[in-house]
Amino acid sequence: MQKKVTVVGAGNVGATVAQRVAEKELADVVLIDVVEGLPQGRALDLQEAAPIEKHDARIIGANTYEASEGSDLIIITAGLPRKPGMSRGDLLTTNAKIVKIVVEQVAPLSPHAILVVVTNPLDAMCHVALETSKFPKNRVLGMAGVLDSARFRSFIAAELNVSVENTHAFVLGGHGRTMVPLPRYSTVAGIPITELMSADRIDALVERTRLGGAEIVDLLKTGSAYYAPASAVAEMTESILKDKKKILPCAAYLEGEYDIHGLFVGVPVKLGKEGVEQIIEVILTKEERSALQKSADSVQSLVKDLNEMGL
Ligand code: TXD
Repeated sequence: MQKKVTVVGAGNVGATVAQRVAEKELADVVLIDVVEGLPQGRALDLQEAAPIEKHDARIIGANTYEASEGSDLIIITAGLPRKPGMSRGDLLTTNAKIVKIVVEQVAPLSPHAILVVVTNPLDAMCHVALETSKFPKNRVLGMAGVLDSARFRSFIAAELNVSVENTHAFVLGGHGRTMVPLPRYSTVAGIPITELMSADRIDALVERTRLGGAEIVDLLKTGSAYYAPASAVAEMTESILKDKKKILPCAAYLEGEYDIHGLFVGVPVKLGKEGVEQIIEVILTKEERSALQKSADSVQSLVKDLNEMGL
């Protein structure tokens, strides 16, 4: 492969991203983790599947960063999931430290790379990555909206008994309960879902989308979602590496767009070889605007906590 992708964190999301990227022949993959043997084992296992899956991507695993040198794209999934008894603040501190250490090591070796953050709390971790890497804002972004809108799309398709391929969904805001799915801009074959479903059913699907992550955690009990998150990362990877310029909802650094200043918030962006090539602004109603502002406020409060901790 001509392109190189480094995935930091060889856990559930990281390993599945490596699989998707390799199987789509988007790039060679370097998988990095602190746990000895884990990235090497998962990389070897994935490599041994290559003859059957018919791809020629090379996948290597490592506990250090040398092999990541010259990556085109770096995906950060390293971090801890929230454990029982752990507050949101504990998770914020722990993962911020991890993301900082990771970016300090990985960014200097690939100074032209694009950084895609996956670790939670997503929007706040994007800030850590931007500040630590000192990369321009177009080359640091976060994955959340593609996943949230895929969840919304899958619920819409099931509700109307139509192909998922006919669906399009629009989700703005931070990742988490305050996300703002926009039914007006969510369509089936170009028809807004507001013309296809009752307001009650739309509200139910919107609520299920908001709680989509928790629904999976409640079922799995020992971890969180990773198949759909990995698919979302792979779609972003493809748009960047193939310079497809897809419009996808991503956490991007806003400087005045949507009246939000100096914050990572989920908005539709044009994704190409330069990373975030354009932020698309759509006209929002008063209610949508205030929901987005509420979502941005919750990101802001996490960033404030980080700043107070000196992270
Ligand atoms: O929509 C989204 N953005 C998300 C976010 C969707 C799904 C998962 N989301 C978050 O991604 C989740 O809350 C976690 O913060 C990350 C990774 O989730 P995953 O399910 O993959 O967690 P795992 O399986 O615990 O894997 C994390 C790995 C694990 O192997 C650790 O050993 C490793 O991260 N880790 C590190 N790797 C490298 N360097 C350091 N310092 C490090 N610390 C931990």
